[in-house]
Amino acid sequence: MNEIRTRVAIVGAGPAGLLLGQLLTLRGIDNVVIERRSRDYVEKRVRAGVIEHGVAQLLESAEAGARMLREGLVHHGVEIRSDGVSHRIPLSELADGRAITVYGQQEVVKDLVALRLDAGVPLYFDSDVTLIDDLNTDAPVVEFEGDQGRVRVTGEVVAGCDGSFGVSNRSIPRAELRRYERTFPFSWLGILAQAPPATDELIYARHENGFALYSLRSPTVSRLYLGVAPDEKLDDWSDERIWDELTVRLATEENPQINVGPILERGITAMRSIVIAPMRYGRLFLAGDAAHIVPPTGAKGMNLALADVRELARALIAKFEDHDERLLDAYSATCLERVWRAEEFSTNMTQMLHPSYDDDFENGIQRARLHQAVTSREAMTLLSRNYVDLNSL
Ligand code: RFL
Ligand code: PHB
Repeated sequence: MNEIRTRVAIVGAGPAGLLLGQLLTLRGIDNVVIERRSRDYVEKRVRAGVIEHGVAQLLESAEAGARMLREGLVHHGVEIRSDGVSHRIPLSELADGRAITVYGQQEVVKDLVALRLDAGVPLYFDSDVTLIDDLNTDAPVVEFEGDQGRVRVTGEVVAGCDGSFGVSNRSIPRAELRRYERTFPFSWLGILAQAPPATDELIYARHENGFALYSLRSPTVSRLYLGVAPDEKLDDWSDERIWDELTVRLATEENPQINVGPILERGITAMRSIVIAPMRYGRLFLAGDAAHIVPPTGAKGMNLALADVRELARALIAKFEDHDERLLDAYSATCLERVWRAEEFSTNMTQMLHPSYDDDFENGIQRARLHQAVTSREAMTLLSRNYVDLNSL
């Protein structure tokens, strides 16, 4: 078996693993990133699109923000539509001038991969981590199967950044963690379409047929979502049915149409919440989706993942530069406070915007909550601060 030694073995080249690698590399701390999928696959995987104010600053300070600053779309407001009536929430006005940047997750990934490969720092694609062990020693190990056969990486710390279906969280003995979980009775059907967005700002819509979201990626590419039943099959949704339903749910009297175009990508995602606590076991530290999942309605998943590794990098720098492990010892508790805040916000947004198909009492409460969210300055201010910068609060 091939052997590699490093300080930090990072499992997963999603936004969390790649940014952690970059933050450590900038401080000269030796690390390797190991990714199961190919470079092409991770660079094309279409997911999140909204970057919080403080997280955009984090990417800049990690020297990974140049293209985001050039190509990202800065939004100062968001629209909420309820049964055909439109309300604008002036995010920046209510959140001290801060704004969100709309920039695809796969672009963040592409930027971080390019930085790493240009600098010649180790990044193994097509390399499936199958074992994480010796976590209660000073020399934890990670084993993977790749082009070069079986490889054993011995580090001082392992960062589990391999998402919710990865191997890291499963390497922790069940008795040592608690898993909090909630499944929502909806899924999201998402599409990426070659169609100029018929909106300047994101639109979250609650319609009696269900939820809809109008987002975008560029002046020529739209990203849209429909709330659907959890057992819905993609095959039952023709292009025509998708566009018809989006049009119905998003229409207002002044804007009865959206722009349609060829669908470039489509998928269905179940909506669920998961929190794993603590986010540490011995020398293994979990970050991002490996430790928690939020329903996408609050646009928090990638932001949480990047904010976790900001914390983890800070703690590892204190360990390796100053031999001070206090931040590492506090890592899980520090992150979990923020994670639960994001769970609360995402749950609230989800419940407010997805009508129940069978409980009209719930629907009455949702309408009241939504009315308050778009008419009360206090409620709009809270929503704006959480939407724009929850991870810095
Ligand atoms: P990722 O991105 O899942 O990366 C984990 C990586 O680990 C690899 N891996 C392994 N590698 C080696 N060996 C193994 N055994 C491995 N097992 C797994 C995987 O291949 C993968 O490359 O996790 P990370 O870095 O924690 O990032 C989290 C984000 O990806 C996620 O939270 C967001 O995409 C969630 N999300 C959104 N977040 C936002 O902040 N704003 C949004 O607007 C937003 N919209 C969304 C979303 C997620 C969605 N889906 C599809 C789940 C919209 C959707 C539809
Ligand atoms: C996206 O653009 O993909 C997006 C935007 C807002 C969300 C979720 C996804 O809440």
